[in-house]
Amino acid sequence: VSVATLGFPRIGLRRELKFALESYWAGKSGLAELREAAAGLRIANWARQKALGADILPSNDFSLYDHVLDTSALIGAVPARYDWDGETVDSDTYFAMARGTQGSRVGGCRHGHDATAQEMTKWFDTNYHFMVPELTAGQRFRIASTKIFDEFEEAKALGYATRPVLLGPVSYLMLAKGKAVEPLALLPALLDVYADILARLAKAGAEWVQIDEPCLVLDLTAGQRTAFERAYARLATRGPRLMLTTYFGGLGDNLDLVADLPVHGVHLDLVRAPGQFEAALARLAPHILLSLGVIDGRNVWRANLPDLYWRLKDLAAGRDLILAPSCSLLHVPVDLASETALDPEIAQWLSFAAQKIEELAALAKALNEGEDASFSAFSASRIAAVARRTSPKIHDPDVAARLAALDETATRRETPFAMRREAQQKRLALPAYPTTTIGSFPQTADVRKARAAHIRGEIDDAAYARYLRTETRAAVKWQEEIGLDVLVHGEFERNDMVQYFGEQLSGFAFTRSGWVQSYGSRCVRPPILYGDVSRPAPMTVEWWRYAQDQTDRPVKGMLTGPVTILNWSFVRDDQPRATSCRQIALAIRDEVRDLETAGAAIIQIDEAALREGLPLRRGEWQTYLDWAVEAFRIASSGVRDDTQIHTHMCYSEFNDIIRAIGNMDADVISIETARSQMELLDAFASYAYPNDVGPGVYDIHSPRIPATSEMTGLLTLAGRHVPAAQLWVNPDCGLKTRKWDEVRPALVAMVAAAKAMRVRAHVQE
Ligand code: THG
Ligand code: ZN
Repeated sequence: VSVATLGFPRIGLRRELKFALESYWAGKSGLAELREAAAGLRIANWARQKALGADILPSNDFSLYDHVLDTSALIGAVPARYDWDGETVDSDTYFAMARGTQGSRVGGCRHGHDATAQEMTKWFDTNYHFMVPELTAGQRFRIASTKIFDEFEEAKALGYATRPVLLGPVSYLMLAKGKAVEPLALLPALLDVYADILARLAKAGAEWVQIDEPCLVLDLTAGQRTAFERAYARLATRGPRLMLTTYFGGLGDNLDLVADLPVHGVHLDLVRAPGQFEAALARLAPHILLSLGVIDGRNVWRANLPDLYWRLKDLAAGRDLILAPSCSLLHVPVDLASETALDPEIAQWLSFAAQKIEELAALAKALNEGEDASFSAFSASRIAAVARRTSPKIHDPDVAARLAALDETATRRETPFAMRREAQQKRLALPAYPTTTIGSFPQTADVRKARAAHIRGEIDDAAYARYLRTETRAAVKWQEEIGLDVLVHGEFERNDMVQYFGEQLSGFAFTRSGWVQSYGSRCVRPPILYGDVSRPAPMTVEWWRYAQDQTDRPVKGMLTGPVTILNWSFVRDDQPRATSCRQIALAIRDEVRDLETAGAAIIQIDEAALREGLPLRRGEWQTYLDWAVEAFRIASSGVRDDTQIHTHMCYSEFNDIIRAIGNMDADVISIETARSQMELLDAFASYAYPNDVGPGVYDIHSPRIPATSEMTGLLTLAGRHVPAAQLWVNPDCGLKTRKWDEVRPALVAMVAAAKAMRVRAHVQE
């Protein structure tokens, strides 16, 4: 029995990669320094993993930005707009694909014109984003980056015989977007270059390659299955042995397909899908080397090693095994040892990337040499498991009682939307095409500096609060001046829309340096949901009150919804997600009511992550949507008719979930539509969505300032899908990543667009 890792966090213990990248992009350091920092991280990661007990080390799991983008570079899939010379993908082209070449956003760029970045989207059901490959008809592939070979050689020179990680050809194509081509039609051409890559790795001395095909855990069409058969018939027979690596779910009905592929090894995710173990054992040929993903690569809980040992013992006696995390460790923080401020009782229950490798090593040792060989690791693991299960910190009888008493009346508003709408209109007296923003205003360098200084203790609570009040007051006054109808306080006091609430709710722990890569250099620190959730005190009321005191116009109360808090946290594995979600919903419901009591006429509950929480298999969608929508309704329905509930959702594609969106019954929903030219509203039109909608009228992801005419154009288009009386006017998303110089003129133009629409409507009457 040996131990493998499928990938280690790249960002570094202290986010070294983030700082190296941002310094390079800002032109403050050169490419040589960036490369040196990156090599330092790789070298440290190999040494670390080896020291912790991993036998099989990965290479090419490192990335300067994203591993899917690396794959595009490897096979030379560079869209025409980057003016690539067709030779090797250098760092300018690579970062242009990652970040675009607009204005000041890219340092050291040789491109003479603007090229937008490749689209970014969620990696399966994680909070990691990858760069979507763009392929065209007649796409050519060739080896255009030597990264995978270089990193193999780099490790070899250090004495490590690594197992290179390569995203498999079928998953790559399934994740790609084709322009005038069905990506899978490009498989034969892609296989030519994959065969070359594998041959070159074999020549360099690679005995095995970890070929990642996470799409094998999805529902597959006949065409996709055939693609897998073709691909591995071609790739598995020559070159290095292939460890076909699947994760984020079970093979399910794809087990037969996988069992018949001529690969030498298969990795199974036994954390997400423990039930597939027996079926896979029975179906996979005995000569297949099994890699068992028994330690959770997606969550932070310490494993119960004795339990795992007893499950694996007999099997290990009969065949050669690899033990591994369920997936790459990219999705968990690096090292628990840095969390010196965590409650030691809770810390004892946790395991980050480094600890997970130690757990695997202890397990493998016991399987190889007998249980006593890992006696101390096993006892510590058992003690921690018992301590966690029985800790009073986890169970709160009040929360349990409240959940049990919850009845159906807590999940719906008292009256239907049409009647609420009248009551709200009477209270708010808003004009047609009411204008608002999504909630956050720029998190400027000053705001972040003040927060950091406050955390370091350099400015005291009072001084920090004074600073935040000044910012808030200025933002409110400015919104009033430019004539927005519904204002926001700006969220200057918040670090992150989930972390901020996690820090204030009981049942959540938060880390000092538990960073996880979200995209490129950007990271998040997911809160750790360990126990029953309650809200010791109001979380947002004071900031809302302060803002409302500055103006006669309505200021929205701003909250993050229960589903989004759940989806962006590390959650309990000892109860269903639905139960955790209901608990959070009750806490948010209390906050909503407190805001209402304080006088808020409008309360927004963002569910940015509702859609991305959809299970990977269609068959599980409805169950998820049922409890997710119910949680939103619990959070939002405790208010009077004349209190208006808003929600906001990022991303697009509402077609397949529009019914669920309708069932949420928010009075107003704001969504991202500007980039799709309002096409997204089709779903709202065909469903005859009854409540109000704020289709985003400008794309906040770009620094570009839109003209008023563009926005009236979009609003006119919107009016073809949704009756004008239902329309609100707002940007696509929050403005925290923008600069004030971009936000000011854009919002002035947006207000002018709404006014123009009102005049037109008036003239038509
Ligand atoms: N919060 C959380 N998850 C998210 C988002 C979020 N996932 C999806 C999307 N939004 C990802 N987008 C971002 C955007 C910016 C940053 C992170 C994710 C970001 N992070 C800071 C950084 O890396 O410097 C750190 C922020 C902090 O201090 O906490 O800028 O909004 N949970
Ligand atoms: Zn958004």
